[in-house]
Amino acid sequence: MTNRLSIAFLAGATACLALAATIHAAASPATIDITAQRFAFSPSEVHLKVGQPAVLHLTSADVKHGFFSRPLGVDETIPARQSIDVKIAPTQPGKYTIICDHFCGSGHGNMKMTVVVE
Ligand SMILES: [Cu+2]
Repeated sequence: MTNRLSIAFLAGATACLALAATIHAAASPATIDITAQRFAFSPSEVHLKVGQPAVLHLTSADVKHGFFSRPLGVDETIPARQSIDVKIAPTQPGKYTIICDHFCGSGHGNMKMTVVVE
């Protein structure tokens, strides 16, 4: 009898832990790693959901880069060989272009990536 009770208790406790883990995952925004390197962002396209906050973890592998999109309200500088976190919570679906707006060399004009909000 005692054994059966403790097994039932353990099963209940495990279920509670699983639920707590799910709630925690839903509360913390997803982090997306993006690397900037002359003259591209990698990945070149990311997908976000409307109204769902995300953290963009931006890393420069070489020199200082920009990370700019007026319609997304993003205007950041990624220092040389450093990382920054940018919180973003897009409100409108669409396809947004992010450009590097710090001159970083001869291919700078084509350094861009796409954020798809759906
Ligand atoms: Cu650039």
